[in-house]
Amino acid sequence: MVRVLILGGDGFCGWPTALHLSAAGCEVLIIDNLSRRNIDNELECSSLTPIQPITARAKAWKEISGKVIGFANFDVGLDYRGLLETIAEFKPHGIVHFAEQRSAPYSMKSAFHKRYTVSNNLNATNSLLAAIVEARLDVHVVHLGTMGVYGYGTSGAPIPEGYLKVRLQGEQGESIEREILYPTRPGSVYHMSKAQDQLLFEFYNRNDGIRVTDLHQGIVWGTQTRETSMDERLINRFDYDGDYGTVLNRFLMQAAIEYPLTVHGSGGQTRAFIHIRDTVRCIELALRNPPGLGDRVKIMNQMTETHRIRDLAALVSRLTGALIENLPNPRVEADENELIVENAALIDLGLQPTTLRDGLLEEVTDVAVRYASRCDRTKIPCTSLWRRGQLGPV
Ligand code: NAD
Ligand code: USQ
Repeated sequence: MVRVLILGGDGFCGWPTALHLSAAGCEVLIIDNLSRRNIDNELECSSLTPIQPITARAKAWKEISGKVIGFANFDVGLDYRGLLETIAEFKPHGIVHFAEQRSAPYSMKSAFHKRYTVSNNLNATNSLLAAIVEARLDVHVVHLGTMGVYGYGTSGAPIPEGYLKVRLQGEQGESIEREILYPTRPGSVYHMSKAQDQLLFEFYNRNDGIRVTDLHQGIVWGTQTRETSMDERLINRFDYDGDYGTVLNRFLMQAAIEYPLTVHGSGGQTRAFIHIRDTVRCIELALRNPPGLGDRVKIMNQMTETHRIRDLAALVSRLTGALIENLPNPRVEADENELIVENAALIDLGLQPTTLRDGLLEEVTDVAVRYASRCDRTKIPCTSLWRRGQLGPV
């Protein structure tokens, strides 16, 4: 049996991944310091769906499947001894690393939030890599990175999977070809922390031979996977608030409670998307196909579709009759951008994408409408400004 350690396994992507891998026969151990649940307390809001405490989740899974998911509560960045001992004892074949602060608006709220995001995310990644070196184990690290490290502007050429071919001119005028990490252009402190993670992976891979797959994931939408829908106690979280709610899930929930869809600016921003069901499959595919010993960091773009925000709003409006409101953009970002992305690596490994067409209506009715009464409308507006006193153009 393959042993997988899941850092951040109580979160939106982590919990369904833990269930999916357990169902697939892996021995799963979660480490999570429950910081995301504490941030809900700080922001005075909670998941639209009634998520259970982690031990109740694991107990329900054991009842339903007969399988055990272990859990340890500590900070993977700060409790280095705990992490090292867990890795040395559990001897995982793979470690899936989700344990970071993942909201761009939260990371831009104040100096406290900027500093927390950088120190939490970089400490988590560095401690993990240092512990693997110290434990002297050959472990494959699968990290959840973001499409946002590339920035969203393109030169017209598709964004490649992590590496860019460049041609340099040598001293004698000869042409030299190299592949470099695609230049980063993060749009928030959160995205910047992910850009810095890339350097940590590159360094530990080159210096210590650690095998790493970095999945540059787009915006995840949807809520349920096969396993989370088996029992209400296994339900996944659904964030809708102005800091953690991501755009498409927000629109679906807003439509369900007849709140005008909150389009930032003209809605000309184009972004990459993936359904949560595909996220868990991609992680399994990544674990099953590690880079070879001595290979460089393997980077795959984990996204299945790109969409313009105003087109998404129009689509949700057509399906549900929701009104659309163009709001001043609280972020500093291009009002209009094209986005062309290469994503052949995961498709070649066997990913069959769930498209918006397949899952959208089901999501509105099964989740957003069903739990609409749990929504606190005062938590919907995005109040985190990228610049003090800034209000972007409509
Ligand atoms: P989440 O906040 O729901 O889950 C992260 C989990 O990690 C939480 O349970 C949190 O308590 C835990 N955690 C955070 N810091 C920790 C620490 N220092 N020690 C132990 N546990 C810690 O986020 P998510 O949506 O599940 O995202 C998971 C990963 O995927 C993130 O790294 C994020 O950057 C990446 N990602 C998410 C999306 C998305 O749309 N949700 C898209 C692209 C990439
Ligand atoms: N937006 C709106 N209205 C809203 C919310 C957002 O128009 O109500 C716009 C934003 O201005 C932005 C776009 O929608 O242009 C996406 O915003 P988002 O909050 O859905 O996504 P983002 O901040 O990019 O972050 C999310 C996850 C993050 C992940 C990233 C992947 O929270 O963890 O890394 O998606 S990606 O966008 O591909 O970089």
